[in-house]
Amino acid sequence: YLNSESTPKGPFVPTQADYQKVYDAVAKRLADETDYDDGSYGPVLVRLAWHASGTYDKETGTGGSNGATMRFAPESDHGANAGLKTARDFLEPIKEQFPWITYSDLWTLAGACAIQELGGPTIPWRPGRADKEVAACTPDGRLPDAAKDHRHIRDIFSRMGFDDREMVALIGAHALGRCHTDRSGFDGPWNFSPTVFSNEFFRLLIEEKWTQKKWNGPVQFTDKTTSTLMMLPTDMALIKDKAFKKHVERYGKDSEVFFKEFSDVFVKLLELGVPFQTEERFVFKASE
Ligand code: HIF
Repeated sequence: YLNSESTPKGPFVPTQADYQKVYDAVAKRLADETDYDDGSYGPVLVRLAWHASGTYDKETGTGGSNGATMRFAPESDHGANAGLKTARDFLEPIKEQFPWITYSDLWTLAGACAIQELGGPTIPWRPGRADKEVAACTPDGRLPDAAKDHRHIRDIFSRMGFDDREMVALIGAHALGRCHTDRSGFDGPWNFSPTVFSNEFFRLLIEEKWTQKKWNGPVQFTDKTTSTLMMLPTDMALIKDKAFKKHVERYGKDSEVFFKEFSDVFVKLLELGVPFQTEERFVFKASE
């Protein structure tokens, strides 16, 4: 006969409510841990989600957020990933609290959470990524090199399957965070509110006058008005290239259009190469 004890229990299948709990835990940790950089780990979480996803190669179907292979050397030691241990360590207590979530789902969910919590657009998200072993690590050189030009941006991002408009929209995320001399060698934030998601990156790119910074570090640009902000060579490429500049102007003028188009393309970035079982995306409720 059957009683409750002999009824087989299936594996734990998390629901949207379970993922919202993970979101809430990341949001709470972001609100609690303010003794870092400009007061938030949010920007470095966005960078982790992007570097996990941006290794995708559409020709071979390799790389992308499915796998979380940045847990392992050699990928964790790739120059482009310098400093991201900070973000991975920040999420470790969340992984301990919710052991059922994969690292690859957690890293992308945390990126979506950070964008929302820093005042950005909603980033609809869906689960389904599985962690892979060290053998799935991608080769070095798949992420962009900030010292390069518009051709490099097109090479790297078209390998992931993005068009010009999508490339420009994505790079608006440089409203967040800063460069660190001990990570990339570059130095400084892109705008005065690096913990607020906005279209400031585009507005400043157009409205400020940018000159090459005089220092011993790598070539970067600084604003004429305050000499405290920065642009990378790849950021400057967005106003040198006419096809890119058209979108910089659109986004600099209209924050609503930027938010909408950014959300669509960031969702696409986080999903590159993932064999999802579900069509449905979750819209997480942001904290107050
Ligand atoms: Fe970044 N990016 N990124 N980036 N990035 C840095 C920091 C951040 C590029 C280079 C750099 C994207 C595209 C490109 C963020 C998010 C995104 C740094 C500084 C460099 C050098 C790292 C450091 O020193 O700490 C290049 C060359 C890109 C292609 C053009 C994405 C679109 C903008 C895909 C994206 O989302 C974020 C956030 C940071 C800030 C991290 C921090 O620690 O504050």
